[in-house]
Amino acid sequence: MKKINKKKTLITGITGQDGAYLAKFLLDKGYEVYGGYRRLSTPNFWRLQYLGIFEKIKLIPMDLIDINSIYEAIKISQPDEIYHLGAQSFVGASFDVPQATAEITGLATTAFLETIRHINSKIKFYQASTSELYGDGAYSMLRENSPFRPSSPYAVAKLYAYWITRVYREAYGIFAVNGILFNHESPLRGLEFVTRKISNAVAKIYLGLEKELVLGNLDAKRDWGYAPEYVESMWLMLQQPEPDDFVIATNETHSVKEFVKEAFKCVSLNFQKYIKTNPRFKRKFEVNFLLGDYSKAKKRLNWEPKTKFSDLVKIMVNEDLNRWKKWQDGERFAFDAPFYPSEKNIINRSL
Ligand code: NAP
Ligand code: F7E
Repeated sequence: MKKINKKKTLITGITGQDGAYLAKFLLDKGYEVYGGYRRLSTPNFWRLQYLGIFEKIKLIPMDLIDINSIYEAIKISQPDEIYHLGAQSFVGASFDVPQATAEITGLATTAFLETIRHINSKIKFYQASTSELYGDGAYSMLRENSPFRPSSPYAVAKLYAYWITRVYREAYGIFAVNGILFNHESPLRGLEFVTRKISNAVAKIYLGLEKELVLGNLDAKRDWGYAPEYVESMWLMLQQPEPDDFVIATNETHSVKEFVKEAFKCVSLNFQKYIKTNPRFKRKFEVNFLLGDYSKAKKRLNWEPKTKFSDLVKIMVNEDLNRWKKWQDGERFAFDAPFYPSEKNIINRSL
């Protein structure tokens, strides 16, 4: 009988939110999954454990500022598809470490494209582009051809990565695409991002473990979707006959305040009793409004978001509530929040 070769993929940023969901998605599709990860003083595989896939992935040490490790990871994995999700992805932190952000989030993309060009130009490449490219000032629906006006060192680094991806597509015919994803959230979201900061705090307040929730700009609006649905769009982009760039969004926008209200509603508490603001959580240069139009993705990829805003909030609050309850009952499992007690002692250099 003829042996059917499994498709192989290399995912960078496999320990992050999207990397973990995408790894699960591709394993379920029958892919052999390799993941690039960096050594940290405290290992960070909780998301892969949480999804029950840690044992099924082959991990390759790789740092995005080390071009040799990128080359090596591609040589070892011999992938059909690379999903480049690794990045210094926190906008706030990019004001604190702008140069590192440029190298990790921007320049590393070139290392992948150059290696693909030299080793095997048939490898398909996904670049994790972002709605932050549009920046502040656009109060309308944003599409693939809307102008970019990056408003943070993170967005500037991503702008470089976006264009170098397009240049390699045009110049060398590499199948390289940009997924311009608007914010997408889940119970695997990092704790410093506003949605998870809120869901985690609401769960703790409800259980008497915390007294208040301190945020920055409550009026900022985002187009928030559900991360497990968004990783499917990444795969769909690489299955098209021709490489192209796509906006992935929900066509809805909501303020941080609406997210807060909805989250407290999940536990029947009045948000006004617990919410505080502090300028230390406000950005120097804010992106006040983001709203995406996913019609091209709907038409060409047959992709559509399914989870509505209020359901997304419920999923996140309920999951954090379940985790804290289990934790209080003495159950031990892979979970980040107990090891990130508070942001109080972090000096925010960007203010
Ligand atoms: P995330 O949870 O912050 O994950 C980022 C990943 O990058 C982690 O695995 C992290 O590893 C890895 N990484 C960071 N610096 C690295 C380095 N120097 N070398 C190797 N790996 C490194 O981000 P996410 O939310 O999953 O987002 C995935 C990608 O999509 C990112 O590129 C992000 O910028 C982009 N994006 C995200 C959104 C969104 O709303 N989530 C929207 C648009 C675009 P550690 O675990 O070791 O830190
Ligand atoms: O901020 C406001 C904050 O940090 C959302 C990344 O995945 O999505 C993400 O970037 C909004 C901003 O995400 C707090 O000022 C208020 O207006 O959750 P965030 P982000 O900056 O939108 C894009 C698409 C990416 O590509 C990025 O990688 O919420 N906000 N108060 C706050 N934000 C935080 N973090 N903490 C607060 O206390």
